[in-house]
Amino acid sequence: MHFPAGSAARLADDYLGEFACALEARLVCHGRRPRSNAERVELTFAPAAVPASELALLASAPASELALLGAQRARLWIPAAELRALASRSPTARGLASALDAALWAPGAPAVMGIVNVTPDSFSDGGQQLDPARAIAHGRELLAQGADWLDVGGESTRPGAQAVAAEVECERVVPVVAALAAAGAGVSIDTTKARVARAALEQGAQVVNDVSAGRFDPELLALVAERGAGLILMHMQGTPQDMQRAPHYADVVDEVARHLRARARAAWLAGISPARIALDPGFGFGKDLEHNLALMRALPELRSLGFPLCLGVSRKSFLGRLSGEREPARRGSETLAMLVLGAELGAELHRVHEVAPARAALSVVQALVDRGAG
Ligand code: PMM
Repeated sequence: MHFPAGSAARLADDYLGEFACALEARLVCHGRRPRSNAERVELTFAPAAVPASELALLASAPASELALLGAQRARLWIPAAELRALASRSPTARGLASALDAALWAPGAPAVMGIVNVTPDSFSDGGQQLDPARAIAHGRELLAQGADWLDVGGESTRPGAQAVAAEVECERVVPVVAALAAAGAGVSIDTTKARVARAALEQGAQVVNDVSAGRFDPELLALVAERGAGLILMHMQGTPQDMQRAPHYADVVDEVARHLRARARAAWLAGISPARIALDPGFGFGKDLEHNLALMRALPELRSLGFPLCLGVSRKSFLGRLSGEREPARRGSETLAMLVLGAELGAELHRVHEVAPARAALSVVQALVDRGAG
């Protein structure tokens, strides 16, 4: 992707989610968010925009590499950790490091979020990982399969599930978040409670995935803003206790879009950078089969709200309604079908139980997109 010269300010607005930055209107660069501190960031920029001494400093960092691609274009590969380490010595490195930290999602590069449910009652894997050691081992396994994120949750949101006290939720998730973050995973905490989110962020989580979009706990958005974390805002009609009783909409797509826009605005007013927000239509959360299908078809419209979309369809019951498969753990094919369609329709963050097949399916989609782009 190329950014037109002189459009630095617009660029920051238009490509909020991308790791793109404009430093003091002199350096415009773009790249992909690395998956870990050790991975190299790839930056493309105009070499004349960076003072020669700083360019030499960046290029001399361990494992970094500079390629001059002509008078107008240079490419630098540098480990994210080295970029941060140089921040005190180079204004360019400082600006790049903060732009990198501000952009949690990278549109155009589908990300896979592996589910680690530390609950006795989640609909498809409840009880399997209630023991922290098993949850940690499961998270490590998903990481090895190529997960970009691990979404750790300690309260089931299945229809009719009973709410869990914050202390219980903390007891379940904190050791798991701590161990997985220490293992280098990007961790997201699936909670509606500020207290649980705070405890998880303190243990190294970077993202809060709130299925209530900040409605259940008035302190949650301010916490995310204060901690500079990422945020997934999901649509739900009602609460997990009553959401599937008789979901009703005059126009499901319009209502979900309005709701998500309003919640993104509330998050922004609370001080959260738009670059750190992703939206989620909330499949199965107060929706019947037709509502879910309408939302699936409307993903491009929802994507046009300007935020990356998170897609949580993995093993959900509406897929079973379509295929006739009653057992959630056997809905792998249905999940992949929706995931591929979702990727094609604009979803970028895929929340799944099985990471390896999701990665494989997305690599096929991505190859078609990349090669089509020439
Ligand atoms: N679904 C569940 C839980 N958390 N979070 C987001 N953002 N989107 C979802 O669709 C979603 C979620 C319920 O599914 P699970 O019990 O398999 O975790």
